Amino acid sequence: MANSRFEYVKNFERENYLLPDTYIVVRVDGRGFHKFSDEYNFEKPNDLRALNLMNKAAISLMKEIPEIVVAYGDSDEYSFLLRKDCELFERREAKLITTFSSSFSSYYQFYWAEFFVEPESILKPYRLPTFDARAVCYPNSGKIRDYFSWRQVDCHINNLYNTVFWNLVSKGNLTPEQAENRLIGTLASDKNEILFKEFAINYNNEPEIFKKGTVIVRELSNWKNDQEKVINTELTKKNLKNLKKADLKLYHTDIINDTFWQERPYLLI
Ligand code: DGT
Ligand code: MG
Ligand code: MG
Ligand code: MG
Ligand code: MG
Repeated sequence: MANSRFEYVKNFERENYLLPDTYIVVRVDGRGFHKFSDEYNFEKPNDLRALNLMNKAAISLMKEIPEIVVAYGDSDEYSFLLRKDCELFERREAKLITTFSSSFSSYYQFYWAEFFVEPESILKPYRLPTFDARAVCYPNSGKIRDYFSWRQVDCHINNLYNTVFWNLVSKGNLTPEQAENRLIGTLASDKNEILFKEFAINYNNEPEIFKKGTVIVRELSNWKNDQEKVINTELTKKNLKNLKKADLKLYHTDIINDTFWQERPYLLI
């Protein structure tokens, strides 16, 4: 339909090109998962099937989009990091966020029945899993470190709260309202103490996936050898190609301290 008299309407379209030379984080988050998790009887406070399904969807997306270098997820959300020099979709925001949210939602639905059994395995058309997405640009690696720290601290705070809350309700025979009131104004140390004294739970021994969430990272195996050389120059084209092909590794580990990032400096160049 080239050059038809209607084609001028194309000029009404607008494109938001994300700021060049900045890191891009795309975060997807489940829509209305408060209700969704109720509908399909997620275990409280953490449903391992749901977390593993989130991880499977994230890995699938990272296989589809090799520009993603590292991802972090917990609860119903996942954050994906694109490097500063990433030119995926010419950095067009709409293209990026709609692709991430629709692909992630598709993978989540596609693998749903691998993780849930009947009757939950049958999704209801009025309660389908869908994910929104946003893209945020960050100017330097310090901000990216703070971003991922923010998400992991959030995971920890929510998980500690939810763990105490659901123990008070399910084993402590409090109503949700009573449990909520009991926890008003409590510090982390108070919550740890309630868990230990009233339910004989040592929070430190809770599964790492619940406490720390999940990191999926492209792991350059040969990186350590010529780390200095590459760090001091730029990430060469060849290295970049290797990075895109690198194996995906999954961890439930601390990403707030330096170690994780120091071992993989290529993530933040
Ligand atoms: P949104 O994101 O604004 O559309 O609304 P929600 O309802 O998705 O709110 P959000 O994303 O802030 O919180 C996530 C909800 O998902 C939260 O109500 C708890 C629920 N959820 C996530 N993972 C689990 C789980 O493993 N077990 C249970 N029982 N609930 C979960
Ligand atoms: Mg929300
Ligand atoms: Mg949500
Ligand atoms: Mg959420
Ligand atoms: Mg088309």
